[in-house]
Amino acid sequence: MTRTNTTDCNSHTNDSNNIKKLKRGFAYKLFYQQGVWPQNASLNDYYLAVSYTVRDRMQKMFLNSIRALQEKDSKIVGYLSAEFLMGPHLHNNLINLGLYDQVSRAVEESGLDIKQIIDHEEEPGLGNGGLGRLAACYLDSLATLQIPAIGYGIRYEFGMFDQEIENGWQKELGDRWLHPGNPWEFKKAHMAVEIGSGGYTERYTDDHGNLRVRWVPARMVKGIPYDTPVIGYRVNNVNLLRLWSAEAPKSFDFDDFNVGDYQGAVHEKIMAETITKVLYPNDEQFRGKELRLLQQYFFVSCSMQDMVRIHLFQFPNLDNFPDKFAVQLNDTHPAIAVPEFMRLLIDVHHYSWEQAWDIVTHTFAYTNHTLLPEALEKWSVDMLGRLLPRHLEIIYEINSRFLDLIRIKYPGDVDVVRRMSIIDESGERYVRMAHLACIGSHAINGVAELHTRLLKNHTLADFHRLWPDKLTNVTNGVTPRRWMVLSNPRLARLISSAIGDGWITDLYKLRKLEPLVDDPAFCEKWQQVKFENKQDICAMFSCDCGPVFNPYALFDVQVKRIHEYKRQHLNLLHIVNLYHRLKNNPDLDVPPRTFIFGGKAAPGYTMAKLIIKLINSVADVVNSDPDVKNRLQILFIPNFNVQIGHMLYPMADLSEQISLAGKEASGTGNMKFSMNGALTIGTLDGANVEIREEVAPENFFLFGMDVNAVEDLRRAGYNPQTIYNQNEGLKAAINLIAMGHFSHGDQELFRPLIDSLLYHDPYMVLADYQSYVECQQKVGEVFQDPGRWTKMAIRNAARMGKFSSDRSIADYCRKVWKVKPLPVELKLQRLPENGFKFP
Ligand code: Z16
Repeated sequence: MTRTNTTDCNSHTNDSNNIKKLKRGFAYKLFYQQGVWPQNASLNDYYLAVSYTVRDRMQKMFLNSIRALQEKDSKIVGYLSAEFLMGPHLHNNLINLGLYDQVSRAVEESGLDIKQIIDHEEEPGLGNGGLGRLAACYLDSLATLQIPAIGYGIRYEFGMFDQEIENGWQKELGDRWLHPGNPWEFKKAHMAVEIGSGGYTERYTDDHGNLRVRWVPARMVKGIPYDTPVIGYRVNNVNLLRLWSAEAPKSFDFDDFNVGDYQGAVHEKIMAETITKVLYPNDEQFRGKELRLLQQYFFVSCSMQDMVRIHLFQFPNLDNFPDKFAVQLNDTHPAIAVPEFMRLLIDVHHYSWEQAWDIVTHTFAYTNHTLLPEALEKWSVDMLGRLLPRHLEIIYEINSRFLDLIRIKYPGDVDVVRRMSIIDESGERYVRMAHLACIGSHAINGVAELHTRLLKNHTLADFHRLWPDKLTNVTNGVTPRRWMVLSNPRLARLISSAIGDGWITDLYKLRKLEPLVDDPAFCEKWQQVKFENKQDICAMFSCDCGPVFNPYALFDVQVKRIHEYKRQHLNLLHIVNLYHRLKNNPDLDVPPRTFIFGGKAAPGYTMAKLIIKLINSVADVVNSDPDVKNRLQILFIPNFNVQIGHMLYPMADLSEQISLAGKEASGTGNMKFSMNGALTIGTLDGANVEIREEVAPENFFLFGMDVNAVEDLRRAGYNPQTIYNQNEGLKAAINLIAMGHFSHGDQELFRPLIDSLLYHDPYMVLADYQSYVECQQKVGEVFQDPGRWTKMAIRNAARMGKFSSDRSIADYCRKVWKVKPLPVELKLQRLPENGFKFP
C-alpha cells in the first residue's frame, strides 16, 4: 500500500506548488504560532515553524488511522516500555512522509539550511541504550508494516543525562529536552487517569452479597497522556507513542490554602510530579529504588487503564480483551502489569480469579534482554507491600497457585519449588520480576539465537522444562529508514541507483548488491562514499589546537554504553600495545588507525567512569606524541546519543563487538555498522553469531573464546595473573598504564582497574587478549588491500536483510502477537469551509 495523496506526486508543477505552500506555511507558523517577524526569529523559532508545518501534513493520516482502530475489528499491539529512545523526529518524519526534498527546497528558498534546522532539534533521549532504541526501531517497523500499535511509556522531564568530558572524566548534566518546546506531542488532558499508591486493602460485601477486596490508597496522582504520532515509511498508517506524565490530582488547592498549609499543599504537588521527573540512567545494573518502582507502576497502571477504556468503548465487557490487545512487556520493567491487570479485572470489573487469570495470561508476552544476574529486577517484599499492598496480595496468590502446580508436576522436589518461586526467600525476601513476567505471559522470548539458548539452558531452564513451547527466539533488528536512508544518504543513493529503492522496505533485496563486488566502478563509488563520510567527521573535529584526523586511516569504532562486560578496556590494551610497538619500531608495517570511542557510564558505576578516564588519558598522550603522528589517533566523542550515531555508523571501517561470549544479549549497534559497510571484529556473542552466519565467516573478524570455552575456563579455575606473566606484549601494555605513563606518573589513578584485571578479571579480558591482538593484526593486513576490504564490506551490507526490524516485527506478529496488517485508507475529510457549529 502506498500513499496516493499529492506528496507522492512528482510532477514539476505540483512540486513547485507544494514548495510554495510549504513556504507560506513556515511564514504563517512563524507569525501566528511563534509570534515573531522573520528578521527577529531565532533558529529555534524557525525549527518550530518548520516542524509545525510538517506536523500539519501528518494530521489527516493520523486522524484517519485512529478512526480505523475504532471502526474495525482490529487487534492492537500495546508495547509497554519504560524507555523509548526515539532520536530526532523532524528528519525521520520528512523521510517517512517523502517530504524531505520539498521541505529542503522550501527551507532553502526561505534563506535557510535544512541541515541546520534538523540539527537544532533536541533529541528525546528517553532511554539508556539498546533496549530503548530497540523500542523506537520497533515502532517505526510496526507503522511501516501497517500494524496498529500504541507504544506506552513515561514522559520523563529529564531524559538520559548529557555527558561532558572534563579533564578526561565524565560529567553529567541534566537533559532539558522539553525546554525549547516539543512540537511533536499532543497533550490529552481529558484522557487523564488516576493512579494510587500506598494505603491498605480491606474486604467488604457488595450489594449482591459477594465478598470483595478494595484497595484504599494513601495517595493519588493523575496520569496525563502526551501523544506523539509515529508515521510509517510511505504508508498512511500512523501509530501512537503515548507517554504518561504525572500531575497532582488537584492543583495545590484551596482547602489546604485556607487552613494555611500552603507549604504542605505545594509539597504534595511536587511529590506527585517527581514520579516522571527523571530517567534512571542505569543500563544493566538493578538498583532497588522506591521511586523507580513507582515510575514502573505509574506508567503501567495508566496504560492498562487506557487499554481497558479503549476496549470498553467497543465491547460490553473485557471477556475478549486478548482478541483486541496483544501487550508486550519490554523486559521486566513493566512486569507489575500482571498483578495490576488482575486487580483491575477482579476488584474493579468483578471477574473471578480464574476468568481474570485466563484473560491476563492470554494478553501478555515478555521479552528478556539480559542474562547478567545483577541486572535482573527483584524488589524487596517490604517495599513492594508498602507501595502496592493489593498487588503484593495478588502476587502471593499467583505464586501460591503456581507452586501448587509445581508440586503436582514435580512431587517431592522441594528445591525446584524454591528455585521457581516468585519470592526469593534466601535472605531478605524479594519479588523476582522475571518469574512474575514468565508466569503471567503466554510467550517469552530472547533477543538473539544464542541468548535464547542460554535462557533455555540456564537463566530460565526450569520454566523452559515446565512449558517447552513458551520460550522462543526473536532476533533483534534495526530500522533501515533511520540507520541507512536518514543517516547515510550517500550510501542510500548509491544503493538505490544500483538496485532500485525496494530495499528500504525489504532489506533482503540488498542481496542484489552482491554481484556488484566484481564491478570495479561500483566498488570505487562505494569507497568514495565511505571516504566522504570520513571526511565529514574529520571536518567536524579539526581545529587549530587538537589533532587533525586523517581520513585515509582505518576508522576503528566502539560506541555503546561503557560496561566492563563490553570490554572497552580490551580495545584499549590493544591500542596501548600498538602504541608501544610503533614507538619501538617506527617501520612497523601497519595501516594508520583512528580509534573512536563513545558511550555513557552509569553515574554510580565507578569502574566504567575510570575506563572513560583511561581512554581520554591514553588519547592525550598518543595524540600529542610526534612519533606516532598520523599513524595512531584516539578520539573519545562525548555524549554519544542517537544524533551522534547518525554520523558515526556511516564512517566506520571497523566495528568493535568484543564483549565476553555469553554476556551481550544481542547488541544492535553491530547491525547498524554492518549495514553501513563496516566490517566487524567480534566474539561469538549475542547477534554477532548470526551476523557472522549471514555474511559468511571469511567476511567477519572472529576472535576469542566461545561460551563453552568461557565455561570450561571458569570451571578449571581462571587465573589472569598467569596470562599476564606469560605474555610479554600484554605485560608491557598493562605496565605502561600501571606505572603512570598515561597519568603523569601517578601510579594510583588506574590501580583499581589494573588490580581488577590482574586479580579478578570477571570478564576475562586477559584470556581473550592474545587472540584479539592477532585478529587486529589480520584486520590491518586486509585493510592494506583496499580492493579486498571493499568486497568484504559490500558483502556485509548485502547480507543484512535479516537484521531489519521489519523482519523482527514480522516474527513477533506471527509467533507472539497474532496480528495482521491494517492498511489505512485516506477517506478524505475536508475541513468545513465556513467554520463549524458545535453539535
Ligand atoms: C539494555 O539496553 C539492554 C539490556 C538490559 O537488561 C537493559 C538495558 Cl537498558 C540491552 C542489551 O544489553 C543488548 O544486548 C540488547 O541488544 C538490547 O538490550 C536490546 O535487546
